[in-house]
Amino acid sequence: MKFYILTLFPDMVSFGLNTSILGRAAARGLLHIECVNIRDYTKDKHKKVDDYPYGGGAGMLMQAQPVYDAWRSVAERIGGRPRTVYLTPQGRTFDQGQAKELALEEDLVLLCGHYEGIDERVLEEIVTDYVSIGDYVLTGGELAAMVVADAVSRMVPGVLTNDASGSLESFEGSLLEYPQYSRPEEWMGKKVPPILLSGDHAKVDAWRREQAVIRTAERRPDLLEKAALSEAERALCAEVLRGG
Ligand code: 6GU
Repeated sequence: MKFYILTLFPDMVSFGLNTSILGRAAARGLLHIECVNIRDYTKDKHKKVDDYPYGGGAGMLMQAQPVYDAWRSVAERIGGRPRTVYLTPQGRTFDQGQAKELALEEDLVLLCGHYEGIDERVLEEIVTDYVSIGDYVLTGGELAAMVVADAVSRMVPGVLTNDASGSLESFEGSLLEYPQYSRPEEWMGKKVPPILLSGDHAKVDAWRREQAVIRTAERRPDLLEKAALSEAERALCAEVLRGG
């Protein structure tokens, strides 16, 4: 899968996304993560990419021309109009379902805004999806683009070398993950739950499932609506929510 990140701060994004798991996936040829510097496409002799908003108001806006030409350079190379996500607090809130859906694309453009935003006319021309990463405001779209690129990348087949881990983790089946323990067996007087040392895989699985249900009820009861739970698990949730 190929990502094209249109940004005024390519170094910020490149360093972040070419490290660890995503860096290894790129080296293995599973991902291509390319930053396109919007400033390289300005036709202004001082390399300016922003200007005052018509009608007045605070701050500066990114101008249409450099954004459009940066996007076109990508579109021409891939020979079509790519899915183009604009990261903005005015977008739909990103979630695991959208991460999976975007991972089906061969090419994905992520457009990062700065200043007070981007001239509406170029957004109308190129953007297919408006995406926010939550209800708070960032100084620019770069961190949001990195969040989206990371979450989408790990859904690309082969990126996670432990094949099962992509689907077993948090939010699959709308439950949080169960608690986990490694060596030593006792740390600061706290013992690993004995069932995990029993070697009985069926019992371990049942315990983990129960822990996931309890944890979700305690920490994210809003997720329980969507979770597929047995009658006994529903009863367990009710008990946790009563403070049991
Ligand atoms: Cl996508 N961009 C900015 N600038 N702020 C945000 C955001 C995006 N999502 C949440 N806050």
